[in-house]
Amino acid sequence: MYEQASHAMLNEILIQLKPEIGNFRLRHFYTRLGANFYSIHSLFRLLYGERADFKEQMVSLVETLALRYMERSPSLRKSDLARERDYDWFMSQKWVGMALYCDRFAGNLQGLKAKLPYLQDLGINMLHVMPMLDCPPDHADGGYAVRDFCKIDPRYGTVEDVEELAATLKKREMLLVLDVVVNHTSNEHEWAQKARAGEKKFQDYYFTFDDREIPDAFEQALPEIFPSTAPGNFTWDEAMGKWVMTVFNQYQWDLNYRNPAVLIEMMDIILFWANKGADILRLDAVAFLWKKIGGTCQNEREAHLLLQLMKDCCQVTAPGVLFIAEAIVAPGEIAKYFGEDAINAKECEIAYNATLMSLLWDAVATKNAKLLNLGIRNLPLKLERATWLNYVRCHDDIGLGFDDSDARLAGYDPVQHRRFLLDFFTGKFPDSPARGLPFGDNPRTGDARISGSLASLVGLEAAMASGDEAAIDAAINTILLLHCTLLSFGGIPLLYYGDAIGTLNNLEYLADPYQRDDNRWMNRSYFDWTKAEKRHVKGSVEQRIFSGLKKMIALRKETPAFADFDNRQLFAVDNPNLLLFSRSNPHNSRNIVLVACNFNNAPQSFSVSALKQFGLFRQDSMMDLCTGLLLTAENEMVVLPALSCCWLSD
Ligand code: OTU
Repeated sequence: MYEQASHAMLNEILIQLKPEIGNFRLRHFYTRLGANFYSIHSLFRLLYGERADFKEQMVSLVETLALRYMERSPSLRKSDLARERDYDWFMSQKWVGMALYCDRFAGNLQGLKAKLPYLQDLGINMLHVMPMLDCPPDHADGGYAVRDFCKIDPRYGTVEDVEELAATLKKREMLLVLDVVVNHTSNEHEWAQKARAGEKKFQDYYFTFDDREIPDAFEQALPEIFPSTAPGNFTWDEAMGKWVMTVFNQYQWDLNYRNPAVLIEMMDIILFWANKGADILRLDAVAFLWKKIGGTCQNEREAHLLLQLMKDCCQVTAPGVLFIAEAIVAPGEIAKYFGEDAINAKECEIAYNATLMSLLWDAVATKNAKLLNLGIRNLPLKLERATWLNYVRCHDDIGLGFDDSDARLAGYDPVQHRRFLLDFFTGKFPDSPARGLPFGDNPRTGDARISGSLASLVGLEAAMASGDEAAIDAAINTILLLHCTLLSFGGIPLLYYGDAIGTLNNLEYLADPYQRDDNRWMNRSYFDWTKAEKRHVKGSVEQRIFSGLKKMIALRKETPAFADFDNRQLFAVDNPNLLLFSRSNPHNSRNIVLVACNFNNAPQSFSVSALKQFGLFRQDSMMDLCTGLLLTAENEMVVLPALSCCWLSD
């Protein structure tokens, strides 16, 4: 948009830029700056317009964007242009992701390169390498307490190794996803060190207070994220003689985005990694970016403005790079991270679908799809050029983040139901085969989340211990069922590294003094390559899971109806154990796939009569794409096997 005031300011800024910037060929930079500047200016003014140094800060931001553009390699610039042409590229069904730790999966970055064939064998072409930046070894929060945003932990490799990995992935048509921990730094970060040494400039990078007055005011409404290990949201720093805001762990200092210098620094870091070849950046804990006394300091309007600003800035320098919002918040809040009131994604193009994740776990425990259906029906509409990241397990705990009113509609008391789920997944509920542990137990609020590996949570650990073949089958079928749903739901499926071979809980973390109090580590095992070899042994647990997933992944990629273009229709079914939805090919609406999932441990049937008007079961039978077998209706009824999912097509 052309608007006089912002354009006049842009002209002024361009004159003030460092002389060396003017000497470069910046054609595309300037067209993109022109296109985004009205928005950048408006947002920057909303956030920082009151400040006396507003214009200087604007110049500094634009300079940062220009300097990073100058540094951007010819091949990345070429890829930006290609993605500008094919701007929906990430909505395609051909992407399938996996999250892994480079050290736990392959020793280090060089090792990871050598293991790419394993990932490609499974069909993975989007790789989220968990954070591997320099962190204090004793206080790292699994890589999320960063000491140096531009330095790789030497145990894993170097920044050059990351660039090399990115180039190798590109050749293999794979995407690289990297984290940028935007909300906080380690207390050993250079900025924090300087703040501790008394430098006012850097104390203003954080929330620092001489006494408890403001911290106490904040605490009245602030929840605790890690209540058992890091109670409270402020930590006394002896060296600095001040309280500092630490919403997560005590060694993770929250950054103060009321200070524009922080935004500009972080933008510089985002673009640093964009220039190293990351295709997608996962922005950690974005819901927490703006703090306000009296609120929960989550999902504040300014957090959204900041993300819009970051996106607009990224579009100037590296428009081919996408953002993932890691906002594990209430269902109604998550979709806002795509950018509200905008036709195209104006914040993050991709968001973790934490709602679907928690609903799937509900279905596993209850063995029905009541809440799952309600939750999916109420999943907020996403923007057109935006997509979900669908996952069932990740490196974190499972929060039971479904909507309370949906739970009531399903006939549950939300508090009691969450208690049931917690008991179920921690194996306390009678006959529960799940082997998880409670995480973040908060006796004051009664809240708790769940840790554990996928396989152990669905009962594989217990079944293998007792040698119960039927229970082993059920656990494997549950793993396949969950992934079958993820792979066809709409969005990018994100697998977790041990899950394709049925990795169980790992208790080694208990021996590590720095991990022992954080049971999320039981789901962050060293990948067992001997176990992975068993995927070639016919009939083994590993082979059954791996080959099942591999087949579904290949099929997903061949099925255009699985691309994410708001082409999902949920069907009300007469059987509460089932989830039924159709996906239609955006280019050929007659080409429909019916996804039918049975979460119950007994076969279940549904009537096809209501589906016929949608062009389904017209000939009384449809073919399951996964098995090639026909599923035929008898007396208008179709039977789905226990714990199964099928993709039905004409
Ligand atoms: C994220 O987590 C990371 O995934 C965690 O591994 C980190 O510990 C944390 O940030 C701090 O960097 O911020 O918006 O239930 O889901 O902490 C969600 C807790 C987050 C996690 C939550 C999450």
